[in-house]
Amino acid sequence: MPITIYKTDGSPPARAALMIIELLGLKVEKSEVMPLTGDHLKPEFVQKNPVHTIPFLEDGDFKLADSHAILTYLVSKYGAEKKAQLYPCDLEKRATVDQRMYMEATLVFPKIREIIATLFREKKKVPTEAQVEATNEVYGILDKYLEQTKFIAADHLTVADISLVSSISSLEGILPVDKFPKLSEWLETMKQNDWYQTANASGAKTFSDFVKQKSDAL
Ligand SMILES: N[C@@H](CCC(=O)N[C@@H](CS)C(=O)NCC(=O)O)C(=O)O
Repeated sequence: MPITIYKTDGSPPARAALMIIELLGLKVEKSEVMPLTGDHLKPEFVQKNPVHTIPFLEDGDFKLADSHAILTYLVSKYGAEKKAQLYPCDLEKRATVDQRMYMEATLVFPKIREIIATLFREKKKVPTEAQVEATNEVYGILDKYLEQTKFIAADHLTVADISLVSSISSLEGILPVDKFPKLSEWLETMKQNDWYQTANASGAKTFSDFVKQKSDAL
């Protein structure tokens, strides 16, 4: 049964799904859904995915929304020998990975959504002073985690790194991370990977260039 991922390359969470697909070497069909042009609200997409967000996965008859759920599902089902590190079974290790991903979902990605809302709905330049402060606070938290472990949730790569790098690499072009030494080092390490270059690099740049151009034009 084919696997289909609904995505667009500018979307940070969609790129998290694309990175894990690339890292695991999965063969998938890619279907373009552009929220900016309203594709996500078309009845056929909402019928499949009532929450109407991308990424959205179909694996045969099974349907799944949310990048974090997609990452852990794909690694658990198709991770083979990579599974043990990417999403450890040990209870405490797994809980730490989950916590970092919930943080991405509830604290980090919402900063991106807020910047986009300010730009498109309020038509104001971004990032606002408050957004700079809030984003730097997030960078500071991640920097502290990276003082404790080499990667975001462990001393090795996990799905939490894939999730967080999708949003941090998108924010980086809008607000640099260079004041945060551990975070900068981690981001550089992430950029060395083929799966990052293939599935994330150009989409992250497209996203931040687009935000900067729109903001400069106001
Ligand atoms: N927590 C979700 C967020 C997904 C999300 O908000 N994606 C945006 C594109 S970057 C989207 O589909 N927006 C359309 C909508 O919210 O209706 C995830 O990690 O997948």
